[in-house]
Amino acid sequence: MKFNERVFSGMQPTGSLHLGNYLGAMLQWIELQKSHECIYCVVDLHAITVWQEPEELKRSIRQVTAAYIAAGLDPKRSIVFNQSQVSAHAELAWIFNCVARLGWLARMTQFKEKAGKDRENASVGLYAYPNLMAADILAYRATHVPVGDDQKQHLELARDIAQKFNNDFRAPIEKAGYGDGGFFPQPEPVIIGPATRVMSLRDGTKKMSKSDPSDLSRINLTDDADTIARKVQKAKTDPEPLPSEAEGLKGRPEAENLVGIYAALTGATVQSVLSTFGGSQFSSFKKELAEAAVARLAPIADESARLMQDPTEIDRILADGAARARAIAAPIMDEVKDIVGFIRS
Ligand code: AQP
Repeated sequence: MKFNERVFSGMQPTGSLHLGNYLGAMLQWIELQKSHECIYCVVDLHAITVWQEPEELKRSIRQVTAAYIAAGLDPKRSIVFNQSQVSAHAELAWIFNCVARLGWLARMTQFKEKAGKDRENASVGLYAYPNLMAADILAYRATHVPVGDDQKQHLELARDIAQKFNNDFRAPIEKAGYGDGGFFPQPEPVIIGPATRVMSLRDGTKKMSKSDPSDLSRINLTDDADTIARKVQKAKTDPEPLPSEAEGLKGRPEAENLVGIYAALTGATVQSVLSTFGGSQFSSFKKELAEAAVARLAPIADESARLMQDPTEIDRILADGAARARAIAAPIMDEVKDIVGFIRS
């Protein structure tokens, strides 16, 4: 069977979104909604794999939704909702918990990074996170998943789960009329865009992340112009001037990151940025970088703040998106239950 192209992706409401989320994933999301049926989720079930203050979580769900819309997602065209409103995610995740193998999850580098040394104390949910992510995508039989580079390994696992489900249940799947392609598609990662891995402003070897304790490590999509300029000013650099060739960025992670961000924000290539700024000190480059970041991000922060003044409207958008998402997932889940051998009324 040929699968219709459908896009699914999500972000965690674990704080404000940042420049990495924006350049690494969201710009692709905005582009794809012009040509595809897109489902964009605020993945609150994923968020609680680490502790979230309940009131803060509610605020973050609305804040992330506001940022999606302020950045350019159109909730009429795309489906925008929070994950916990559609039970198919959790239901299918449980089935996938029984399809995926422990050994597969044990290889996931994100779990190792997030659990750190205190593995015994990490939640079971954090370990099983990639199974829920596979369920998010496959509950809609989505074919394309625009994400940043850090999600590549999880996407590979989602593909393995889809394939194992198709193999394990081959007979009932064929009986249900699904031939060669199997029941679930192999979802394709879409890891393209101006910057698929944006690094921390404080350490060019670590990815920019919501959970980094230092707010100076990231530019949030809620930061105002002064805050953005201050963070760029304080960004870690090395003492050398900028090189004129891309080759000269090797072994200089902070310089490479800042040049990459500037190129992504202005639509230029890294080489053309270096042709302009090669030989300059960071101080003059940072001024230009701050201007480019403010020009691009300050309007998003303003619009987010405006949307956040009407939480009822945000909740209405989420409810509408959830109803549309349920309508797609429900018949798929009915078929999954038949295939697995459950009785349903
Ligand atoms: N630094 C980054 N560069 C490029 N893309 C990134 N993404 C995240 N950080 C970067 C992409 O943004 C999407 C949503 O990510 P997420 O919120 O689901 O979780 P995450 O990847 O774990 O992001 P954070 O900021 O690091 O969150 P915390 O700290 O809460 O874990 C994904 O497509 C991701 O690839």
